[in-house]
Amino acid sequence: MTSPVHPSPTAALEALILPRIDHVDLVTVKLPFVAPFGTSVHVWTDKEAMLMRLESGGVTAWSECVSDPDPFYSYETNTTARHIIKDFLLPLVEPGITLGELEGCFRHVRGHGMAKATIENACVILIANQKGIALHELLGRPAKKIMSGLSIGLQDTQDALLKAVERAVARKYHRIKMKVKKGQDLDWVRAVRGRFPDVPLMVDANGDYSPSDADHLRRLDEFNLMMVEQPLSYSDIIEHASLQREMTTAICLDESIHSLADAAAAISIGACRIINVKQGRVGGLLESIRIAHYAAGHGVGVWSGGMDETGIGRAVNIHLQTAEGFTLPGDTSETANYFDEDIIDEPVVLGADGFIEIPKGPGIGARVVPELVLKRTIRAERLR
Ligand code: OSB
Ligand code: MG
Repeated sequence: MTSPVHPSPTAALEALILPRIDHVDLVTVKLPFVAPFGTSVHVWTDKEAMLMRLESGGVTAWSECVSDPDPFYSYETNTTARHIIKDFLLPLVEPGITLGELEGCFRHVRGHGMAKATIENACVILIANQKGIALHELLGRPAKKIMSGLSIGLQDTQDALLKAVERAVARKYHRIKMKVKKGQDLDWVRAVRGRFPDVPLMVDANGDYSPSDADHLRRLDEFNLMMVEQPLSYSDIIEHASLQREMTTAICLDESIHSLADAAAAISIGACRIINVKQGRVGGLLESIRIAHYAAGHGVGVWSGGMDETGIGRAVNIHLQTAEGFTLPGDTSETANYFDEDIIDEPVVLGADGFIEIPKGPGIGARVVPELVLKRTIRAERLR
């Protein structure tokens, strides 16, 4: 028997019925970044995003696959996502089935959450567009202002890092994340803390350290950081639990969490006190909402991560943050931080208080501009 005290946060969404879909297109766009984005695993100079476009009875919907062309953040790439979507997932999308049934069919395909999320997002946005309601409304959540957060990539000099932090503080970002890697960590954090003693600050290592670095990582404890994100291997949970027992700074897991089951396992052994939910990495909006709900019930903070998305994925992340459990500022930053020109009509901007307004209108709110998509298209393929 399900307890009435803890209703499923996704029951209504699981019951939504898929409409007939007339056309399915995959459109890959390439947008130059305003500056290279450096992490411990790779430096990206542009965003190559595979978009999905659905057409149903004259209504269209766009979604964005959050994979990169390379497997440096995740094993999924734009090429694997295309393959999995074309050959295994799309054939399962049939009119009249519910979103819950679609998720059930998708479970037959192991992993590939980014590919699954691309279709799930597109279907959910299509349904919202057809109903003429905003995505957050379809998710059952009222509009609210969304907290902002900036992810600052590895910089060439501490001076450049300090300038980037200074700009973010001036823009009123609610928290600042700085990337770290082996050999570019403690001194760089100390420099930022020295200049900005009170700014809400965190670091992200993208899995660059190993358990033998525990003594070194523990030295982060003196900097009053909100958290350290994914210090150890991208696939590890258990060693993070040992590390969390040894340090006072909260550990946040990103790469290791692919599902509610992963989140529950990590929480049960104390591997993290915070989870970065990237809706693409966990297979979509429904699984994200389940993870956030579960984490909230277990005293674990959740925030919405980002994958340097174009305006499409950025808008999805904004709507998702209306869901229960997204209590911490995420990696939701202004469009101008990444792109001079996006593929949607209105860039994401921060208000004077650092908050972000949900774009108004049906679905994701932001309007995809076909001419801007066309201008950036490097590949297009009609699947249906
Ligand atoms: O680890 O969160 C990460 C970007 C690409 C790949 C991995 C990560 C990131 C970010 C940027 O930190 C988040 C964003 O601003 O969208
Ligand atoms: Mg991360």
